Amino acid sequence: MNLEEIIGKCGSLKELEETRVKLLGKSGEITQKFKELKNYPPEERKEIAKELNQLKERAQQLIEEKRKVLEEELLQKQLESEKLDVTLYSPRPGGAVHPISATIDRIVQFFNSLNFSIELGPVVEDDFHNFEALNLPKYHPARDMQDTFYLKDGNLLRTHTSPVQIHTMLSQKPPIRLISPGAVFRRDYDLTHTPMFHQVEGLVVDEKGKVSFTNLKFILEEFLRYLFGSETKVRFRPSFFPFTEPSAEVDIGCIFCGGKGCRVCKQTGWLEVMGCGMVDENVFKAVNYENVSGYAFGMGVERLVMLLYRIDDLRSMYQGDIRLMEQLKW
Ligand code: 2U9
Repeated sequence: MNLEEIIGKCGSLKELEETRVKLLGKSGEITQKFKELKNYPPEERKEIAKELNQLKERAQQLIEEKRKVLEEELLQKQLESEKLDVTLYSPRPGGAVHPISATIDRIVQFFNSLNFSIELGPVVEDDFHNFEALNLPKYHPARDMQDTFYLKDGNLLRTHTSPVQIHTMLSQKPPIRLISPGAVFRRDYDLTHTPMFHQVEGLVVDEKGKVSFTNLKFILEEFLRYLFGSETKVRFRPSFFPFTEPSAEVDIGCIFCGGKGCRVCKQTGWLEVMGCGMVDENVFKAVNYENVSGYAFGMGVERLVMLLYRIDDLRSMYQGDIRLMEQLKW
């Protein structure tokens, strides 16, 4: 049998490898012939060595060609056996909008109807847009490595959607009236926190005196009654955020016990749902806005989803278990 026949009749990659070893391996037939060179008279060796080298190269080439053919055949067989008929009937009901998307959609719908535009931005941000411009100076605890995902190049994954508002103010003049929904990232993982979650923030800026805390209170009360029902009680509690002054946290009357006190509201009768305030002067300074006033608010979407859908463990939202998702379909 010649080389072509020997290699050509290999029916599998395993067989081909065995043949390769038999020909070119340490004690293979061709290798052996090289070792026998010394038995020939010196004047003949050069010619024989040349022929042997040609034989060796030919064998290597044929083996490589055959390997490609066999690999291609194997791939085709695999593709054939793994073929899925995506048109096949499935007894499962169709898909549904994820509770987080559905909730963002509802929030967007409300503010959109009040003439707020929807602004989006990148998830990778720099220190200025995520912290500095928001009155979170160097060495502020919120910048801690423990809370923020820093990238090797010094950029970071945004920890809130506020940098979107900074981009907008730097590229547009007041009046501004926007909401910024989107994914944000913090190094946190437990029952009520995931490293990626969603926020919707809002910002309204106009000439000084045109925008007041009263406007803010009105719009958030209306919003929370839209989201949780028209009878929902709303209260504003003084608080602190670096980017707003004065600031408040916003509570609704507990939707589980009606305000009597239960495990979820920790016997207080109230549930914290968002934060808000008048935009701090330092934020306006950072974007070169003068003679303006504005209000801002922010909410964590997952927190609202947990209350609206009564979910205890937030992590289940990201595990994609179709049985759970079916239960949560609205
Ligand atoms: C600019 C100026 C001010 C956005 C605000 C909050 C209050 C707030 C939290 C809610 C739950 C974050 O997801 S959470 O943990 N947010 O309480 N956010 S005021 O203030 C801004 C934003 C942008 C330029």
